[in-house]
Amino acid sequence: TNDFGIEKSLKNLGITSENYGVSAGGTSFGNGAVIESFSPTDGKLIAKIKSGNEADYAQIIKKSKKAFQEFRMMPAPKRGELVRQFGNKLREKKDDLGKLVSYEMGKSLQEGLGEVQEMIDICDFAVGLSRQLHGFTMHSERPSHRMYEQYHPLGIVGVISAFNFPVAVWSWNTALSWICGNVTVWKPSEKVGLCAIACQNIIAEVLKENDMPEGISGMIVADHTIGQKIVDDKNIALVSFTGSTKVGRMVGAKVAERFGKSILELGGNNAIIISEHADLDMAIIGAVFGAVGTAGQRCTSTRRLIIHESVYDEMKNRLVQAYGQLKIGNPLDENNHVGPLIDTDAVKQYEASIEKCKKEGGRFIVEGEVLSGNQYASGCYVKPCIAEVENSYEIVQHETFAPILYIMKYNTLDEAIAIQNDVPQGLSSAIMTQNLREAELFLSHAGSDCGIANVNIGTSGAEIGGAFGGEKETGGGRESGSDVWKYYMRRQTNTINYSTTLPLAQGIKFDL
Ligand code: UN1
Repeated sequence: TNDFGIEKSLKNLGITSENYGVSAGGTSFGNGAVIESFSPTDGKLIAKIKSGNEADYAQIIKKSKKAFQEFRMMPAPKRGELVRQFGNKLREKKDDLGKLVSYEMGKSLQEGLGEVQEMIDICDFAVGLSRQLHGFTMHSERPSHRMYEQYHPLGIVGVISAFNFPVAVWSWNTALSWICGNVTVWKPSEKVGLCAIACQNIIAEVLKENDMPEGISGMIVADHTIGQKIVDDKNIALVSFTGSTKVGRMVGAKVAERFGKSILELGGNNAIIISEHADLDMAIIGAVFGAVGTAGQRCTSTRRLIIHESVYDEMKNRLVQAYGQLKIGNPLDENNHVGPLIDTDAVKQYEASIEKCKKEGGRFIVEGEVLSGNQYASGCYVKPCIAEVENSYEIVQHETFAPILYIMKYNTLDEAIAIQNDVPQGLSSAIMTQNLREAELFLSHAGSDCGIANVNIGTSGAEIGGAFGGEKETGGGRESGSDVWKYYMRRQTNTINYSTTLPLAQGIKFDL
């Protein structure tokens, strides 16, 4: 049978039938329970992982603390050189890693490769940044004084990532952390532990080739108890958490309680406003890719379309037609648009959400369905569906990680913006319009309340160069580009007196 070359890719990535899930960059180990990773694409067991337990975690922290002492003193551009080499290795392994992402997580091969490309791009970005970690200088109010600020590394950065971006989200956090002089400890989703092991193998090779100590890049594949440890651990200066709003709420509170820093990337409920002035050919591509890409399992997935009443019927017809053409099947087969959901629990949530939507009055114009038959044997394949709804339905206010698209009508743009903002989440948003006034209003202070607001592109597929993240229940964190690196460092203001007296600020006299 055609395995799409997956056996070979696993081998090239150093994945065997039994793997250890814990590593500080040297020899791998793991004394916790065995985790079995099944592919949602064909339901087959890919490989086993000996996960990490609390003692393993303590080992990793010990090594990380030690490594930090050394790593923080390495010049940032030299750390950038490590990241440059890492990016190059990723270029070599792009096909293999992209394939593994597709096979273990279930997203299309194109999207798997795209995810690895995000890793490569953030490495390039971080290399440049490693020579640009600059602060301001400012004028002192006192004579012969100098004031400036500098940024210092934080220490250990904990990265807790979700299944939907098994490799990219880690790399956004680590590439920046490393050039900033931090060491990292990664707890990936145990649903995609093999992707994590493959990434760790690649960075471990780079660190070894450069004679770097263990502890710069730690990984522990484990269940949520280890995530909990990271959250509670005073040794972890910054926790970067990607996941549900429900868990993120606890993470944020717990980390704040110990005065740690956190970056939270939680749920989205992203909408595209399709105006009467939209180019509907573009709108259709943006909407359909946004809704069905990654089978609706991106935090940036398009969940809602807010359509002007004058183009509503036309859009509806075109959506039904486009959904009719979607090919659902093995994501490694490049003819398919849509792969499976991550597991059968996700399928149950998809079904429950459809039920709930119907109960609340939703009218499905494209019906959902759990697919069965030979090529869908994993039980994880579902049909993307579309329902006409009211924005106020409880289910519409909620993020379901599945390809269920809600559509609704509007009359004035103010009304559309109000609908777009009237959800608890605030990650990504978009407007399709060729009208300058509409576009500018949407981007203005009175417009979208999201962390990301786009014009004439969809809600998903953000570039790494921008700050990525959202407001409200999305958590307020930012990752990736722009000046996000500042989250990964501590800021220090320095005042230096090079005069022969000690004048006090604010003109205070204090003579002895
Ligand atoms: C996520 O879904 O957790 O903007 C991240 C996008 C991707 C990242 C999504 N670049 O869709």
